[in-house]
Amino acid sequence: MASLSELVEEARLSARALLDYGEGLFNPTIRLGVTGLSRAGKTVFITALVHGLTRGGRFPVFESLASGRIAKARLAPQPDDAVPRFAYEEHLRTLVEERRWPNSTVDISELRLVIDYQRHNGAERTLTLDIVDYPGEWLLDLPLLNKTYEEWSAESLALARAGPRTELAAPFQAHLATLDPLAGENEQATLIAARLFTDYLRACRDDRFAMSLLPPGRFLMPGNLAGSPALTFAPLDLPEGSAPDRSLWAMMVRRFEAYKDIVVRPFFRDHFSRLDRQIVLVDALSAFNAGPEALHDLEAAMAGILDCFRIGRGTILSTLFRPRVDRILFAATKADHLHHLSHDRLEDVLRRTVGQAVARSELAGAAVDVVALAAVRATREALVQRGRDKLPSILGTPAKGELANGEAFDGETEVATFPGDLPTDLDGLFEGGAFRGLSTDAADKADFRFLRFRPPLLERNGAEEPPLPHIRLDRALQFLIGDRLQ
Ligand SMILES: Nc1nc2c(ncn2[C@@H]2O[C@H](COP(=O)(O)OP(=O)(O)OP(=O)(O)O)[C@@H](O)[C@H]2O)c(=O)[nH]1
Ligand SMILES: [Mg+2]
Repeated sequence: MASLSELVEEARLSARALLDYGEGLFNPTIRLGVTGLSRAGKTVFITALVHGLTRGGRFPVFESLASGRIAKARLAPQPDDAVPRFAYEEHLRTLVEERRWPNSTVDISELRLVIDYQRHNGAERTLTLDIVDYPGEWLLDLPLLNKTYEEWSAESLALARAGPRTELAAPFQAHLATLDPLAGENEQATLIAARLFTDYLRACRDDRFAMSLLPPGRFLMPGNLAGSPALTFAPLDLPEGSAPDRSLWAMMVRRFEAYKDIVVRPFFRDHFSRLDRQIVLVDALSAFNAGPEALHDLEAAMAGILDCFRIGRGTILSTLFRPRVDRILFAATKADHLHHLSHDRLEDVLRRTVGQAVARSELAGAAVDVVALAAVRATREALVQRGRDKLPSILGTPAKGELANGEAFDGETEVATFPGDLPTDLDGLFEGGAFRGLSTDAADKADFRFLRFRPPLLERNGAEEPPLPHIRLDRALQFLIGDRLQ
């Protein structure tokens, strides 16, 4: 049975959908969700996409642009008054002028792009593309909407007691052992528990472990809610039964529910549930760097998130009352860390990682595809002589401070690296011991080592702004919006 609050929520979603639908009749619009966990590459992707469309990038596979049917793509004032505009110009300048990647995103933002194009039959048309960017941490919270405090508590503690997480959670566990859920409310003990739990989540996110499943997301990125009760709770070891009045347990339940009401539901309602199309960016290579556990964790996190999508091709009636995502592209980002011979293999790994979600989306009638891409290609390829062999290698400028073979790079020198081949046998990939990563071995023993490269140095040709190099970004665009530009 749906609870009253769920019904109210449904009604609000429908009212919103009706508004969006009415606007869409006069002004064809796609709301594109660029989804992905923290550091997956969302902000870089949006910047590259907007740059490519407005400036006319080299996009041979994006048919409407390549064939000259797109007359112009321009930025327009974004439609939601309460949402900041995506800082496109700033991100672009950082990438191109400073050769730095943009900072991690701390708040939601939005950008509207208007595309003037000619249909195949010659008619002049306009398509509006609204793109939403947000911190990846927020995404991790969506699965909490379907969970009670007790369920979340049990899951979080089971996770904290498995694999490499055990050690990272030790200080939190020690404090947890001193807490009695049935005892009275205790603000001080709760503050300490929340702080230690946050420390543990932060440690899991470190490059060496690269864990993905780390809710509640706002613990890692509290913004203006830092220190508020809604962000001050932690899992408890709970007995059977229900929480006695005024107990520590009851206090945690209340705060967990407040977190959902204040933080998670508004994000879902105002942004996530309104999307028409999704590109889900996945940084599989960082997980490879860290080891099989990280890959496994990524798989679980993606499955949980994809459960929250509203997927399927709607009839006119059902789209009226329930917006649905009818196209989803899963994209493995940062493919420029691999030689192109491995790109198809990276797609295979991704297909395996999100396999269940793909099957379910297809069943619901959505079009689904998988691609390995680099929104901004930071490397070039070369064959490098090693003894008698010529190895397919990657040339790029590692970021300052990146380490390889005990050497720290200065951020200026270009080097050739051999990143390692992705395995062909995917069956054993997700099992412990399948390959070695940074979470269990020293850097020189790990099977894969993907360095962080600086954005590419672009050759300017007169006053004209140079296009950003990319890998398969045009294929992504063709799938995401190509059908609406016919
Ligand atoms: N080589 C390469 N690195 C990339 C690319 N895209 C992203 N990166 C790297 O990944 C990091 C994260 O990219 P962002 O676009 O900031 O990721 P995000 O998903 O917006 O992350 P949050 O804002 O923290 O949620 C960057 O700082 C780069 O180091 C790419 O196309 N090529
Ligand atoms: Mg970002």
